[in-house]
Formats: sequence, structure tokens, C-alpha cells
Amino acid sequence: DDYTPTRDDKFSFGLWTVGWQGTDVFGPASRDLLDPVEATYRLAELGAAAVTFHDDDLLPDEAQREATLDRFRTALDETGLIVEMVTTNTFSDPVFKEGAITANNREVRRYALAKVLRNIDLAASLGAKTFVMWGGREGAEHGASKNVGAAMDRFRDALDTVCGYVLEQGYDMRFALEPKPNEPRGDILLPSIGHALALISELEHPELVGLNPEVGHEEMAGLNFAHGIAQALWHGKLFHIDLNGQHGPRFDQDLRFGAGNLRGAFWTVDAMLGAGTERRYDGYVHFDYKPPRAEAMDGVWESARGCMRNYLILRERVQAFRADPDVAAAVEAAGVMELEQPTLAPGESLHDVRNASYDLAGLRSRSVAMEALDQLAMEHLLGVR
Ligand code: ASC
Ligand code: MN
Ligand code: MN
Ligand code: MN
Repeated sequence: DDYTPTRDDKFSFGLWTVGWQGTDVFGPASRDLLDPVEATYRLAELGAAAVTFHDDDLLPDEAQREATLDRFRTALDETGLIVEMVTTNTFSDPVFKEGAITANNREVRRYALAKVLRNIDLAASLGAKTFVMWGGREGAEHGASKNVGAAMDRFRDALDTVCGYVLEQGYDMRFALEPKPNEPRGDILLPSIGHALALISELEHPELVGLNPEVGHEEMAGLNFAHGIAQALWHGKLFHIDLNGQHGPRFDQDLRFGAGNLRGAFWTVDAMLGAGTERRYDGYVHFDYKPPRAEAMDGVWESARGCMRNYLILRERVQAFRADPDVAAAVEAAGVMELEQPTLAPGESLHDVRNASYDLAGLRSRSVAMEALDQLAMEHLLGVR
């Protein structure tokens, strides 16, 4: 089969991904600077449909801002790529060393808000409909150094402010919060999908705010990403997604999609496609990964190609799994459909539930047939069915 991406696949890349120069905690850049406009042309050739960026990825130099934007707009026109999402870098500049919108220092919070607002205007001018907020520096290393409740107040205020601004300007834009448990801070606010969902319910405009979960960020916390996004979908909050790869709870590896936890990637694609239900993700398939520091530029482009190819291969495997009549029978045998029936029938009284007789011995020893179903998934993933 041919796993060449097309624009209909809606693949999208952060300019910071292929542009990552390999700077890490232990050493400087291992690759030359990649011009973000050049990256846009290359990603288009590889089959991407869209790009995304932090303000500082595309426009690191204020003096060059308009000139770079002109070149970038030309690249978008010539390639037909769009900007589907924009995000703000509120983590690199040491001004944000102790947080941005939740820094203890009020001047820093005001500066961070100003940086975000300016970037929302840019995002709107480029037609981006999703604005991601990853609070990488919103957190702490110490106990008493951060009043967590006050930090949550300021997080809520900032979201209310930006939502109010977007409504006032009439921008067609929604916000997506990106959870992460730790790194670069010892502990980050909104460490998981669940924490972020809970904050949304405290907002003035909850309808404008959803999630941008990242595979590796949930897996760093030992969580199941497919379950996480399925729950976000259930809440109507999977506004965007960051696909990449991770080997369990360790530093944020940002591997290409499909590397690391491959079974997790299979179930992630299945969840995105609805896991046999109508509740599916239909946004851009966005990759947020880092080509390993050891690679030269050939490896950078190979890793970008690999992200898309792995998604397409997994999508094919998932679709084959869901279309397989043996799988349908195994799903039936595992009682998966029965869960869709409400526990109480409409109008049924609790009296019936409380006074029914239950065959506990039979229920205790019943077959659940789940290993058989999982083995079928494994065989589809391994390509032997
Ligand atoms: C983001 C985002 C991340 C981080 C990281 C920066 O905007 O989604 O996970 O920034 O990619 O290196
Ligand atoms: Mn990451
Ligand atoms: Mn991310
Ligand atoms: Mn990332």
C-alpha cells in the first residue's frame, strides 16, 4: 500500500518541531538554524496540510517581524498550506522563569498577558481557529513558594480575559489548554487532561475553551492517552491534539508519532476515529515532537515523514480491526454493546433494582472474553491479519 499523505489527511506540524536545533540541558544546538519559512515549503512537499507556531518560532526578531510575515504569507499562498493553530511562547524567556500568567510577580503576569493578546491578533489575522495555551512554566519546585489556589484564580482570570477579548473582537477562535505533569517546572499546574477539564467548568465562557492533549505528556504521568482523549471527547472538549511518542514515565521524549508506546498509538488512532462509535475527532492531526538531537537534517525530514506515515499505517490497521467480522463477534462476546444500555430502564423504580434476585455465582464466573478481543487487535497491529 501507499502511505503517502494527502491534504485530506489534515496533517499539521509545529514549526518548532522540525526547527528544533537540539539544544538540551547537557549541550548546545547540534543542528543549524532552519528558516521557518523554508520549513513551511518542505512540510508542504512532504504532504502536510497546515503549520502551527509559537510567536517566537516564526518571529524571534522584532526588527524582522513584518519582513518575515511577508515571506511566510507568500509561502502559505504558494503552497496552499494554512495556519490552523497558533500558540504563545511564555516559557523560554527568563522573564517567565517563575511562571507567566500565574507568576507570583504581577508585572510578569501583565507582560505575559500582553504577549498572548498580541499573538491572538496575529493568529486571527492568519485565520487560525485554535489558540493553544501550554503553561510550561506555570508551576513550582517548592511547597510554600506557590499559593496554588491563587495561581488557579489567576489562570481562570487570564482565560476569562482572553475569551472576552476574542468575543469582543469577533474572532472565530477557540482556546485549547495543554496539560503536562512536569518539565520544565518540577510540578506544572493542570498536570493532566482531567485537571484541565475541571478548570474549564469554572470559566465565564467554558464553550470557548477545550483541550490540546499531548500523547507524551499523559504517558509521562503513567496515564492512558486513548482513555484521556476519549473522556475529553465525551465532554466535547477535544479541540486539538498533539501526537508524538514516549517510553513511559521519564523525561519528555517528544519522539515521532508511533515510536515509544506503539500499542498506545494504535488505541490513540482508534479513539480519534471514534473507537467504533460516532464520537470522533475531526480536527487537524497535529504533530508536536522533536527530531532526536543525534540526527542531521536528513533525519529531521525522515522523522516528519515517519510521523505521517505511522499515522496512516495505524489508521489502516485500526480500520481493518474495526471492519473485521471476527472482531465484531469478539466485541459482541465481550459484552461491549451492553454498556450502551442504561442501567435503569426508563421509568423503572429503584424498588425493582433492589428487590430483583441476582445470580451472583453465575455473574462471578461469567466469561468476559476480553483477552480474545485484545489478541485480535494485537494481530491486526502486528500485520498478521
Ligand atoms: C508547546 C507545546 C509543547 C511545548 C513544547 C515546546 O506549545 O505544545 O508541548 O510548547 O513543544 O518545546
Ligand atoms: Mn512534549
Ligand atoms: Mn505539545
Ligand atoms: Mn512539546
